[in-house]
Amino acid sequence: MGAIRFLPILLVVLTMTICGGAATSSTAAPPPVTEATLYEVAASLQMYVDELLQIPKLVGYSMQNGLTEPGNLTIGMFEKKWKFHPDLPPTTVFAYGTSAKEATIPGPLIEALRGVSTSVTWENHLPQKHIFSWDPTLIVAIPKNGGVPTVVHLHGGVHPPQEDGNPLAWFTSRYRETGSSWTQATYTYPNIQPAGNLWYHDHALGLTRVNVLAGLIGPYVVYDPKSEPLNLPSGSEFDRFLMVFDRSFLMNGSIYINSTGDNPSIHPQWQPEYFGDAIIVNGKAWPYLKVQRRKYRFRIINASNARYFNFSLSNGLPFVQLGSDSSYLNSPVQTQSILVGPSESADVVIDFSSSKTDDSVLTNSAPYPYPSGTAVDHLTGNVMKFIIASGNPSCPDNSKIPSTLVKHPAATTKDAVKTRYIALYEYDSASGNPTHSYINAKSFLDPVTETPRSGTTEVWEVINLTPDNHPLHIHLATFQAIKVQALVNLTTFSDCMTAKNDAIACNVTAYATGQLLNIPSYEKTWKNVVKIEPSYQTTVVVKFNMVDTNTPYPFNVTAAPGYIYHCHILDHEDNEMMRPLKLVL
Ligand SMILES: *[C@@H]1O[C@H](CO)[C@@H](O)[C@H](O)[C@H]1NC(C)=O
Ligand SMILES: *[C@@H]1O[C@H](CO)[C@@H](O)[C@H](O)[C@H]1NC(C)=O
Ligand SMILES: *[C@@H]1O[C@H](CO)[C@@H](O)[C@H](O)[C@H]1NC(C)=O
Ligand SMILES: *[C@@H]1O[C@H](CO)[C@@H](O)[C@H](O)[C@H]1NC(C)=O
Ligand SMILES: *[C@@H]1O[C@H](CO)[C@@H](O)[C@H](O)[C@H]1NC(C)=O
Ligand SMILES: *[C@@H]1O[C@H](CO)[C@@H](O)[C@H](O)[C@H]1NC(C)=O
Ligand SMILES: *[C@@H]1O[C@H](CO)[C@@H](O)[C@H](O)[C@H]1NC(C)=O
Ligand SMILES: *[C@@H]1O[C@H](CO)[C@@H](O)[C@H](O)[C@H]1NC(C)=O
Ligand SMILES: [Cu+2]
Repeated sequence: MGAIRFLPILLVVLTMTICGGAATSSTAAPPPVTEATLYEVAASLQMYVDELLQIPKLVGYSMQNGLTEPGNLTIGMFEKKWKFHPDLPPTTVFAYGTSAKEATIPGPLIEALRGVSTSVTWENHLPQKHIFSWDPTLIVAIPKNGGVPTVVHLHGGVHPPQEDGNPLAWFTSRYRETGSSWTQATYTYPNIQPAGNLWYHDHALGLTRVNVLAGLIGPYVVYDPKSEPLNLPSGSEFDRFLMVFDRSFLMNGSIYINSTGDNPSIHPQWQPEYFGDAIIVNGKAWPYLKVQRRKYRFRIINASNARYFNFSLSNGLPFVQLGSDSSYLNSPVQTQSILVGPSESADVVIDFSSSKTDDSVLTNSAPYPYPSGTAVDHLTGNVMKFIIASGNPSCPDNSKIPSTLVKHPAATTKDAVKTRYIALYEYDSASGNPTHSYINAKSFLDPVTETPRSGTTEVWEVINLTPDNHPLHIHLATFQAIKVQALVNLTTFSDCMTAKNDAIACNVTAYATGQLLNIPSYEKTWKNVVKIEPSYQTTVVVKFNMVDTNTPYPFNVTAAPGYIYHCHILDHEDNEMMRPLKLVL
């Protein structure tokens, strides 16, 4: 999907005016939307004027007589107006919250305790009509009586299939219409997994990209005071979630998504990848945060539809990475830059006490599409600014980064009971534009083929025959890449795969013999997203059991509607880079 979406250098003289003077009449057609005008709107926003939003919290457990008890929450989805920047008119969004007034982008942080369940009743209060156009030619939820189909998935959560937010378990306002797999309004998350960072977001069939684009995302954390490292920077000032995504805006503040497909005669609206010109952190365009000269913990979640981020700090300060996705690393890793794909997260500490400057910009250098697309410029190359106080912190910094964090078992193929080949294909029209992508040449609705035994470990050889990197995400299970090796004589191999869709018949071991790629040490833990390089075979150890103890999941994993795995570029996931996953006993 190598289409270059906009001109990196704009020499266009823009003639937009906000009010249009006396010439404006109610019948005047709105000015045409072009890449240049969208870019200009983003470029007109001054960076670092809004302070970073403190995400509101909801406690997902209750305290009774000094004991922790399960918690019950009700969280709705509301249409409301949101200010992404003081100079941008209010934007109509969809947001999660306990009421329309309280709803925020991102939605509230749900704080859970390991071993104490959190029940959430997810309510849809959205209007009859979506704020974006969507594509009825995809495999998509289409309610007969209007409304916006939604369903919530807790990304990184270990929970029974009925609570997973299957794309076919969608529902509209007041559950008036529901998808074929819908069973219940309340999801109970058991929170039995080790401490880590999760997030919730919409997952409705064929609508995930537009529902998430509208704002349906929020963070979730599992704390485990019994076994997680303590003494790290803590408290809402020094330990923060940063949810980062990109959006394009029209002059009137509306979020822009191109609703002319790249193959309009096949899919009138669907485009292969959404990229926006403005970088949003916690619901504000390019915010700032005043920090003290001390350590801070940031749990960074990439909630973009398709944009990868390669973060670094402008004044050269390093990150000390503690975790990747929902898992801690066994030991902290110091790094100058961190590459995060869509839906990946990075848990880091930044120590501002050693800063030689009074500010530091969090920057991004990842080309888009990643890895071989357009270079970032000063808009998408900047994320947020830290303004560093002079002098010592007002309170002493007693936080410490321990030399070891957890003792999760290492990934090894020795544990594997089965090897599967997972091939990623992109299909193009005669004009060379992508029409859809499949995993193993199969539609999402084709019968399930991945049926691992609960409690086992498998090896998945993931073969990327497309030109793009894909963030592969698995529900319930965790996995990690242990080898990333280039495919030689790619055309011959690819032609064989296109004809046979059979890696063994196509003799993959003879082709997966090229250059080896380094796997960064900050990704060597049990992740829920693995980035899959184009033209490489990625060997992934997949664990269908509890991360820390290697024991089977303590609930019925075989129940309907099962789980799924998919590419987390939402535009790909909505156009069939997604397959069912059914565990068996
Ligand atoms: C914003 O502008 C677009 C394009 O001109 C128009 O389609 C849309 O209705 C406007 N939205 C609002 C809320 O005015
Ligand atoms: C929207 O997509 C169409 C089809 O790919 C393209 O021709 C048009 O330039 C795009 N518009 C913008 C503003 O990017
Ligand atoms: C929370 O919900 C559970 C199950 O839905 C119920 O058993 C429990 O009594 C509720 N607890 C509170 C404090 O309302
Ligand atoms: C990320 O950016 C840094 C420098 O800013 C560069 O050294 C590194 O190679 C980049 N990483 C990737 C994976 O592109
Ligand atoms: C952010 O997530 C999007 C979609 O899940 C992905 O395409 C993108 O590469 C990610 N960016 C970073 C920096 O991780
Ligand atoms: C790849 O191509 C080279 C050069 O044509 C050839 O020597 C080699 O046998 C080929 N390898 C495979 C696995 O087809
Ligand atoms: C597969 O490749 C291996 C190694 O190059 C070769 O020995 C073997 O004959 C090939 N098998 C087929 C069916 O092509
Ligand atoms: C688990 O779920 C399956 C499928 O719904 C059902 O047939 C089976 O009886 C359940 N097992 C237990 C132990 O509840
Ligand atoms: Cu993809």
